[in-house]
Amino acid sequence: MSKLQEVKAMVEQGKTKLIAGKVQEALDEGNKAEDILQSMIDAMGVIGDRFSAGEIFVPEMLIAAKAMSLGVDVLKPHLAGESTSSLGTCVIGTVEGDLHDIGKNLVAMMLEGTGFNIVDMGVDVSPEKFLNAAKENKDVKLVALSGLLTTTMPKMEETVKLIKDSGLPVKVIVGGAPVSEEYAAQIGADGYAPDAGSAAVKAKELVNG
Ligand code: B1M
Repeated sequence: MSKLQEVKAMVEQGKTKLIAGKVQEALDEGNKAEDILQSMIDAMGVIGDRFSAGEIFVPEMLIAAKAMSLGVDVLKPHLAGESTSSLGTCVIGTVEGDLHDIGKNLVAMMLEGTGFNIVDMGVDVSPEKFLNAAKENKDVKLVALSGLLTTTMPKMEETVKLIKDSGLPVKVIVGGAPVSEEYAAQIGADGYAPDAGSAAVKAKELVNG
């Protein structure tokens, strides 16, 4: 088994005590941080499929997510570049009713590396909380909404509407597995990105006009 396969298997099995060491071994062996990350994302895909098939339940999903987060911590310095330019502040969070945060955390990491000052609101963030954070923090240029559940997509729409109706001069970017470019346009978001790397590129584009 290659190191990347071992990393993937450890996330699937929720090996929270061993994953950091295995990710470090994969790095030391010369694997690219992006490839190691992809192996962990693939593992979460497997976990999702097993959950859908009724083979595993919420506790197993949770432990796999914990393992992935610990693995990402090791990768962090290798993934996000150190930017010296400042693009302003980005308020980021997962929409109300949704507790998934791995994708959101990856996006926050990439945005920070690209030059944004990050205000991370966490998960289950109401539209009002997003708006208040956009108003109360200094130099907010971007609000970034993550959503993984189809059931909470209407909350994403509500949040975009509230921010746009407020007239604040901020751009809104959205993403997450059930979100598409078409949906983003339909709910009035300024931008959409399918993954964390492209979110950083799109975000920079949006705030630079
Ligand atoms: Co949940 N879950 N989960 N879950 N979970 C999914 C999302 C699901 C697809 C699994 C499945 O059924 N196959 C399904 C959603 C179905 C749907 O709505 N279409 C699901 C469900 C049903 C649920 C519960 C309802 C289960 C239950 O209780 N019966 C429940 C809901 C709880 C809630 O939120 N209220 C639930 C709970 C959980 C856990 C808490 C146990 C755990 C999350 C722990 C955590 O995040 N800390 C969990 C997990 C781990 C998953 C899966 C297995 C993995 C998610 C993940 O982290 N992926 C997931 C299945 C799957 O994704 N295949 C599943 C890795 C991550 C890197 O990808 O977050 O997609 P992702 O982020 C990507 C892109 O989407 C994008 O960039 C990232 C990659 O670079 N992206 C953005 C994300 N945000 C972005 C924002 C942007 C731009 C891009 O701009 C701002």
